[in-house]
Parts: sequence; structure tokens; C-alpha cells
Amino acid sequence: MTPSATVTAATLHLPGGRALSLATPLVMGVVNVTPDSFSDGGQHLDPEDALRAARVMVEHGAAVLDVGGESTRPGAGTVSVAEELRRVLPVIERLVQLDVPISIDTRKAEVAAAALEAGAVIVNDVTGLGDPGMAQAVAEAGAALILGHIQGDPGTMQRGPRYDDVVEEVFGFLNAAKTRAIAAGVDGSQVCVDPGIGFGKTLEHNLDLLAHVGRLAELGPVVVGVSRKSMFGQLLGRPVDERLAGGLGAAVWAALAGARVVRTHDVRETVDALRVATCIQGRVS
Ligand code: HH2
Repeated sequence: MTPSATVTAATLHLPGGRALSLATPLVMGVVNVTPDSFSDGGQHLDPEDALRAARVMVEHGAAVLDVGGESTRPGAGTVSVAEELRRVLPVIERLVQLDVPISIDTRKAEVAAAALEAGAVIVNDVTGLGDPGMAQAVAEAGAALILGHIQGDPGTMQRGPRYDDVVEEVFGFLNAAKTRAIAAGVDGSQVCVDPGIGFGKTLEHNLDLLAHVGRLAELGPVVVGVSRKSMFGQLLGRPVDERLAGGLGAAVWAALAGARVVRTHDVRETVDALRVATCIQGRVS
């Protein structure tokens, strides 16, 4: 069986006059500047190391670089605004020299505003506007916005997540968040949505959401982040450093089902896998 996708080609118009076409699925490379991210914690704490890693991701085909200064893995606590900014700003200031848009992965409006000031052009908010000031920060910068779904908060989200209908509940959450973003002045055509794989979800919830990416695509371009996540530990019994093949399987499925952006730590492999899948998809008559 192949997934059926109805995809309206979209373009993100970013500050600085840059346009990011989503006509084919893009890869967003993850640059976590944290000591404790679940798969790449500690690797990019030195801004020069982050720049080196980011440069390689761009060479391998990353179309966006996602910089994050706070882990949102299950059980994670929060870090202060000052600490998050201390981590991400020196990295963003370096990454702007690379020829790709930078997104800031944060749930804090103050961090988003400072990151946008430093040159980020997309805000990636895994809490779907959990911070009431977030939409205004995005609107004021004319930035694009990724709204993620979460049930609860990272500290507690994996303690027995429950839904009656996970796809429709996630759809409703993202729809409401998008409406609030637009009311605050964000251009609705610049809003992407993300089901938030692993953010308050069981394995079954994650699989249902991936199976119904097409439903979420009715709200806007869909971003999917499955890279190295625990769903592959559950499904395949693999430790975090052996989940590449599982992640590629899910990424290819998501892209064929209509996702426009795949967020990953493994850029080269994901770019290759998506290129092959979309090449074949283009010949389906
Ligand atoms: N997942 C993570 C972080 N940010 N952003 C979007 N849009 N979608 C996701 O699925 C997503 C995300 C979690 O992964 P990672 O950044 O690797 O881990 P950590 O939160 O431990 O830093």
C-alpha cells in the first residue's frame, strides 16, 4: 500500500526576502546546543563545533537548521531564559553565515524574540503557543511559525497519555493554535503544523498520527520529527544509536503521505531517502 497525499505546494516567505519552497519535502537539520538532549546532547555546546556540524548538514542537503537550547525529552525540566539564550545566541550568530534559514526551537517567547533578532527566521514551538507571548513575538518579526502538538509538558507528558481520538484531538489543538497565531498577527500562510511525535503519546498514538499526516495537512504544511525517537525503541527494540533505519522508514512514509519538512539529526541519509522516494512518487500515473 502507498500513502495517498493531497499536497498543496506552499512557499514560506521569510524575513530578509528569502523564500523557502515546500514543493518537495525538505530536511531540517537538528543543532541541539544542550548538555542533555536525548540523542545529541553535549555535541554542539561549543559554538564553533555547532558551526562545523551545521556546515556539514548544509553540505548534505539540509534546507533549514533548527537550533535548540533546551531539551524537551520526556522528563526534562526547564532552563532559564538567560541560560537558553547563552546557549543558542552564539550559535545562531555563527549559523547565519550559512546559506540556509535558521529556526529557533523554543517554547519561550523571550527566547524566540531574541533569536529572531539575532537572525533566526522561523520559530519552532513544540508547545503550540504554550507561552501566551509567543505569537506576538513571531508576528512582530514577520517570521514563519511551526506549531507543535503536546499533551501536558515535557516533565510529565509520557505518564499515561490519553486521547479518545488522537488524530482529531491533535487536529483541533493545532487548528486552535493556528487561529490564535493569526489573531495575534501571524500570516496564516506562514504557519506549519507538527503532530509532535513523542510529545505526550504512546506508540499507538504516534503510529496513528503518522498514518493520518494527510488530515493534518489540511491545516498547512506538515513538519514531522521522528529522528531517533523512542517509538523505534518500542517498535524495533533498538537503542537510540541504532534507530536510523526505523526513522528513515517513518520519514519516507510521512513525506509520501504529505509532510513537507522532516526534522532529523541524520541529514545525509534522510535527504537521500526522501530524494529516492519522491523521485519514484513523481512517476506514479
Ligand atoms: N522533537 C524534538 C524537538 N523539537 N520540533 C518539532 N517541530 N518536531 C519534533 O518532533 C521535535 C521538535 C525532540 O527531539 P530532540 O531535539 O532531538 O531532543 P531533545 O528534546 O532531547 O533536545
